Amino acid sequence: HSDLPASGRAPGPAVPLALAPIRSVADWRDAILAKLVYALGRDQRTASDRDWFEALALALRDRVVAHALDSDDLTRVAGHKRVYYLSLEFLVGRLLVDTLTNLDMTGLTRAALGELGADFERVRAAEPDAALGNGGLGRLAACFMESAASLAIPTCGYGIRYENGLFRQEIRNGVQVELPEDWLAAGNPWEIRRPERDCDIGFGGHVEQVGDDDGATRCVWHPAELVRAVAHDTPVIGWRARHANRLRLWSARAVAPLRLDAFNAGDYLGAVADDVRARSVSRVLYPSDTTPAGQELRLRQEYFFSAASLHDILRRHLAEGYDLSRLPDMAAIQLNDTHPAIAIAEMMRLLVDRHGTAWNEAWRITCGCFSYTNHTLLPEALETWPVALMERLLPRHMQIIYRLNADHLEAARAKGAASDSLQASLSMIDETQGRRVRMGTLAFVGSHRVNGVSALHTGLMRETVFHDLHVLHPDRITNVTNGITFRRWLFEANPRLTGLLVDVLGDAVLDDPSVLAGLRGLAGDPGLRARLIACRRANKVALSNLVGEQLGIGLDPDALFDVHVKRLHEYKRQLLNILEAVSLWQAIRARPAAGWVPRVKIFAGKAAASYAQARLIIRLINDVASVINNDPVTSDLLKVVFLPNFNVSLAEIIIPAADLSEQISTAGMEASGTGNMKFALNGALTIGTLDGANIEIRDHVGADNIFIFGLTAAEVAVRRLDGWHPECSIVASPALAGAIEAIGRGTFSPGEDTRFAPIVDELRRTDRFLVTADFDSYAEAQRRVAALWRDRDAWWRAAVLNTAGMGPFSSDRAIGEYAEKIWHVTGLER
Ligand code: T68
Repeated sequence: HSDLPASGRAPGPAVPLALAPIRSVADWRDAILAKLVYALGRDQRTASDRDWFEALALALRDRVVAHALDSDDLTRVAGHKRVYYLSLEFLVGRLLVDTLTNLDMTGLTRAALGELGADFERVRAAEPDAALGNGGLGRLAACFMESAASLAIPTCGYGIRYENGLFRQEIRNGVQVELPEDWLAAGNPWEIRRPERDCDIGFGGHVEQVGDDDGATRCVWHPAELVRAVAHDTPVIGWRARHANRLRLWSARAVAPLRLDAFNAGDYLGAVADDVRARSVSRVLYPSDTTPAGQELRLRQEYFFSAASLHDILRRHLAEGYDLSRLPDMAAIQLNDTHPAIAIAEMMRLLVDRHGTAWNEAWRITCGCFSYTNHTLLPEALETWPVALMERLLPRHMQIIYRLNADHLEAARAKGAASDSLQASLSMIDETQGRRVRMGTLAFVGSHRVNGVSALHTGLMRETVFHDLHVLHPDRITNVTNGITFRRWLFEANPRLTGLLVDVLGDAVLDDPSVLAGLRGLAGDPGLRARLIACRRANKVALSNLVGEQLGIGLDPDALFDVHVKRLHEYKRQLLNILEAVSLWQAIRARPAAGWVPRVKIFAGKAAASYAQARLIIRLINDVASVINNDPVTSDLLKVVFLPNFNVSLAEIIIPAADLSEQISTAGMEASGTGNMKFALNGALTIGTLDGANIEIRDHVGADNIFIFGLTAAEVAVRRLDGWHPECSIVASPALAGAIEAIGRGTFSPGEDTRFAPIVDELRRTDRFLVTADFDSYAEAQRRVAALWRDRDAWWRAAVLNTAGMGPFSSDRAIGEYAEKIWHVTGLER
């Protein structure tokens, strides 16, 4: 390409061929049909729902790609700063309706598919969920990608293109069974392969010292092994197609995938062994926070995608003609938790070893670019890596970390943090349990801003795990409360409510979440209430139909739908909820005619495969369900449902059908929660502890419109310090004692009364999550729920006030705060 100009680009527009304009249903129908026939080679007369989905996605992708090229070009020409969001997880779900919504093509598409003899709902259901995440952290990344595009903030998400995302959950005889999920089996029409962006990532080997500049040793790392990072782009279109960004996911393969000599000699397995080994890096998504993941492979994943992404960022910066010293002006790199924290050492390596930047200048550039989001304070979830493993896998990075740590500890000493205990607590190396690298400390020290995800969580970061680092750098920690994209979680998931909101508040509500506050004046309006009730009922009927089809359980859509859906974890206390269900069942049996509010308790969520206690809680919920649902005395008043395989698409059906949202974590343990926001936005009332973003939700919807119960984070801390004895709470609460007794006696496990012994023992002996301490307070809050439910006017007034108060929880607000306080970037003006 020697004839190209210095910029590396031929002259002319980014999108030289405008796509044929879609002026009518017929135009769009023909565009979809052309994809079916010419891109997929399918016969219209025999095309399946999946075929139509693919044809439609390809036709849409053309439009989105045109926006992405155009947005990219504008960004470059304007010399605008870019954001890079590094995340090991992007829990995207389906993209079809998101794309249609943001392009405003849903109505057109329904009609076009209709003319082609295809059914929109079935085509939509043919798309597999991209489940490249475990839970909240991954879904937050997906919401943020959508909001960044909607705000026209030039952003590239970087992650791993896992061959197998989060496992598919089946429930067999009450037990969770994990099956591999294969979202890519039939291909992925949204993505575009970008071979020119591939790069090779090293592991292992040795380090050669080649020079000594400015007191910094320059080295050359000779890796023992290379893995090729293969780039795939998914364009992400923003609301009203204002702007489009990319999600660039890396998959791994061998640099030389086939050893032909071995193959010809008949060693077919040996011939591809390198490739199999390399591909394992992007093979599976690791399970959540607290399970000891297959250590080495996990670290390889983290370095693999961090290094490939940094390579790409520096390549772009240099190709656009900028000096490396200007990197902090042009690139904001956000670390979504510590999983990509090794990128800080990699940046130093690239700058110092590869580009000859002086050490201190390299550090200024690095800290100027990076910032880090913390998502948990649970000690078992704070990442550390054995020094020995790091030295073997990433020898040069380990040297760099030692040098950074020495500088950091020296600076701390100069500021007075000189005692042995302070130095030990501040160090990047934890010497207390074998020598391990603390990734949180590396991320903190290498970032100009470190944020928590709710006000409470950020406060606790300052007071607890990051206390000493915070004293050293008092301006570094900041809060950005999480948010959710209203496009997916209101407009797409709940079109009925959205239509009503547009009728009542006008179109402005679609563009400005603060318009929702206008509902406050209508909270007592009987007309609005009647329409809201009709929306909710229709959503509940839809969910009831799904439950009927999947589980054969008939639900009464007029019962109170009490919903607890999220990852299964002891701190999230699904156990507290099911204990209360058992106790309620016992109370109804004792007095069946006492005027009970009919209730359906709905659960869904996955447990990490290796998390025995969480799996057992799933079994308990299912076993309790089969006893309660078959009890003729209570069956009109209480049902318990566990919906298998919770994922983004299922959440989109469940949440708009909820009356009550369970957000009942042990206070101080749920960093923020985002499900809490999705429910309240859709008008469910929350029963919850003063934890994470629940506190801010209470502040915005009003304390009268939320059911708060239980110990506060400060009270939990005191209980733990004092030594906590659950027997006292159990003895003091006959209802609780009765429920535990029934479980321990085998009421829900006939013939096997020890089945739930680990749960009963935990409750009676240690109760680490203070379930027994909060039980009575929770049960009392549930009675307040029932009382309000009986007062229909008061309930619906509170529901309206919930939706009305949720404007601030839009991820557009959150991304706006990141842009202003952390990234120092604005939206691109057209
Ligand atoms: C969640 N964290 C928080 N972690 O629990 C939740 N961790 O309160 C918060 O709202 C959300 O992040 C977004 O900030 C997670 O989801 C993980 O999934 C995870 C996965 C691997 C390793 C560690």
